[in-house]
Parts: sequence; structure tokens; C-alpha cells
Amino acid sequence: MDREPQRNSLDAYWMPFTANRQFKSNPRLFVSAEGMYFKTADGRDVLDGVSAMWCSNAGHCRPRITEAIRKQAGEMDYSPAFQIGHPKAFELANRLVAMMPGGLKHVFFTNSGSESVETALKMAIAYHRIRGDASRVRLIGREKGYHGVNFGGMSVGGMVANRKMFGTLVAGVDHIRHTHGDPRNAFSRGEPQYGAELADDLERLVQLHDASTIAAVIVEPVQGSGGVIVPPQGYLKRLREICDRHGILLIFDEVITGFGRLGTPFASHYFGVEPDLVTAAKGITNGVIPMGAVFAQSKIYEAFMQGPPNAIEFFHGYTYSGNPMACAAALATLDTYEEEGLLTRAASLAPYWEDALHSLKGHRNVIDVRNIGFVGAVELAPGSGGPTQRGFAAYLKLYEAGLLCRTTGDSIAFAPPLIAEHKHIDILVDTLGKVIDSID
Ligand code: PXG
Repeated sequence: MDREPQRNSLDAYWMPFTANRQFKSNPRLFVSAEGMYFKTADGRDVLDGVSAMWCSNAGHCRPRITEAIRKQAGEMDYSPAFQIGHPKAFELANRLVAMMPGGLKHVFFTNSGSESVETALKMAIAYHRIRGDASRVRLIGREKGYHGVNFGGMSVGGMVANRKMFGTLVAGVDHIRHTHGDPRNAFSRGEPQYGAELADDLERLVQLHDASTIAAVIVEPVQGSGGVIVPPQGYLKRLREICDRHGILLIFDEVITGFGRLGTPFASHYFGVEPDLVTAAKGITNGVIPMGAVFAQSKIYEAFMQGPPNAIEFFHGYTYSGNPMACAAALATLDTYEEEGLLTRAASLAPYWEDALHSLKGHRNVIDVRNIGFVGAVELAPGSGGPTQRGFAAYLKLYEAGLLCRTTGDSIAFAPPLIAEHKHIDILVDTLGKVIDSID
């Protein structure tokens, strides 16, 4: 006889990117959130040091966004994404492209960062084919890169644990070297001085494969999941030049850096480098409703707009592309960002943030501090139990101490909501210093 399922069992839910058994032996549950803080099931406040998962850029439960969603749910819950539109999707597209540099004047909607990456990779390959350059099919990523978890993004991604379990991945992918680890760059403030020449690694792959086979290169302007790896001065400009020389499209994955993280709307503005395609997600709706976007240069969009007018130009899209609830949330998010100046606020927080984070130099086991805009990481030397042991210990202790972070290996990463005040930075760094010093 079937037994009634246990309502409160933690077993049924297979949690993503989580140590399920560790979690279920000692669960961490959030039950509400407001502004800079979460509240736990046992009534404690936890300071959000990482915009939840790099997405709640305006902080939590912002009334404007909540209200817009409520209103939209009562007005039109859903409408078809293919062959029919609704006004908010066009309004949102116009507002978004107005924020983008130069020729990035078209936007395709998805539902996540992973889907944005798949979409951009497909656009790149199809773009070359449409122009009669069908041999350009190779995709180049970078070591330590994170581009989501679907097959394309996983293949161009460079995080070994995310790749090794899943077979041979997509064929025809190669990687340029990462930029992390030059000892001369330890404790750099902002962009590190050494390593621009690592961009030349793309020339090596051009020599190996020939430019005529390469469709695109995808990089995060600042590597987020890899542990906040800031590009060396001049690196991204050099990458752009090499792409231009060889007719290779440059894709910036701005899923984390988009929407104000560096103190400019996008990292493309910050570094003065204009890519051909930009992927985004997370902050586009303040994380409230799943949504992603791919921005394309006009030359790419226009290349697709040919052939019989009744023919579909790009055989790609999602049931929820530009869905009304997400568009309503995104529009209200942009309103909030604009009203509160959040897309540039990180620039004014950055000097205080930088000084605060670098004050941790000299604390126990701290081997590096990295920062740019309003994002940063503190790296600990690996413990005797191997890499990640100290990092995860720090994560658990910080949570107990009332501070939410993310860890990758032994790097502890922070990207607080852009509404943070100096007092929140003080609490964060004070808590972090104490916790680091308590870890063996
Ligand atoms: N690209 C980049 C640069 C990302 O950071 C994705 C794509 C995939 O997005 P979706 O929406 O499919 O998850 C991401 C996601 C972390 C962490 O703490 C980072 C991400 C997601 C969850 C945790 O390192 N980045």
C-alpha cells in the first residue's frame, strides 16, 4: 500500500549545485527577504553579501517590482512567444538597447544565463553561414570560464568539475588560457598589471585551427564563478583586436557583470570594448522572475533579415521568450535602477569597498584579495584536507555568523546588492575577518 508522502521530508528535492547530504543533515532555509537581508527559518537575519546569486542587484522585495508583477498577473498572465507579440516586450527591448554601447541595438529574450549562452553561440555560427562563411563553426572559450550548464555553455566553459562527468561535450571547441595566478598580480587593486599578452593565446588557436574555421570567442569580462578573476589591464582590448584581425566574433558573457556590477551599466562600457554579442540574465529582473537576453550588433541582426519575408529567419526561441510576467518585472527593475542611480552606484562604492576588502590582507591564510566595481573575492590557501575544504568551511561559518557569500574552491566571493551602504560593507568585512581567523 502506498504511504502518504512525508510533506516535510527534504529527500524528494534534488537540489542544484548543492552538497545534498550535507545540506539535508543541517538545512539552511530562508523564509523572507527585504533590502539587504534574508531572514532564516529560525528567525535570524543574514546579510546578503552576494546579491543572492549575483542577481538581486536592487536588493530584495522592492515594492515597484512586486507591484508590477502583481498587476501583470491579473492583466495578462501569458501570451504566445512565436508569431505574436505584446507591447511590454517591445518596450523592454527598446529600453534595454538604449542602455547598450554602439551598435548593440537588437535583443533576443531567453529565460536564463545558460539559455542566453546557447542562443549567442547559435547566432554566431548561423551568422557566418548566412554570410556564406559556413566553415566558421569552431567555438572558443577560456579556462576557468563559466557559461552555464547546457551543452554549449558547458563545452566552452572551463571549470573542470562542471565538465568532466558529462561525456565528450560539443565537438569543435577549444579554450584560451585563463589569466589567474601570476604571483606578481596578488593583492591587485582593480585590474591587475600583468598578463595582457595572455590574450595572444587566441593567436595560438588561430595558428592551430586556422581563422577560417573559428566562429566566435566567448569570455566573461570579469570571471565570476571562477572566483572573481579580473582581466589584466589591456587584455580585453587586445582580445577584441585579435578577433577583428581574423573575422572572429567576440561574445561577452555579462550574466554577472551586466546591470551595474562594475559601476557602469555593462562591463563593455567599463572596459571600453564593444563585443559583437552580449549575454545577460540575473539582474535583468533583479532575479525575481527568470529571464535572460542576448544583445546583437545590428550587422548580425541585419544579416539574418533576408530571404522571403514570410520565412522565419532564426529557427530558435523559447516558450517563455519575452513572457509578459518577466517583461513586467524587468521594466519595473529598470525603473528602480534608474530612479536610484543603481547602474552607476558601484562606481561611488568601489573605493570604500576596495579599501575594506584589502584590509583583510595579512589575515590567516589569505593569499589574495581581488576587486573591481562592487565585486570582490578573498582567496585562502588550500587547507590540509585539499582544495575547497577551507572555502566551504568559510561558507558555513559565515552563514552561521549572518553573512551570505559564494565560494569557488578556496575563494570567497562577494557582490552585494548595489543599494548597500558603507555600514553594510563594514559588517561584511568585519564578519569575514573574524571568520577567516577562526578557520584552521
Ligand atoms: N554565464 C555566466 C557568466 C554566469 O555567471 C551563467 C552564464 C548561467 O546562468 P543561469 O541563469 O543559467 O544559471 C552564469 C550563472 C556562483 C554562481 O556563485 C554563478 C552563476 C550561477 C549560480 C551560482 O558562482 N552564474
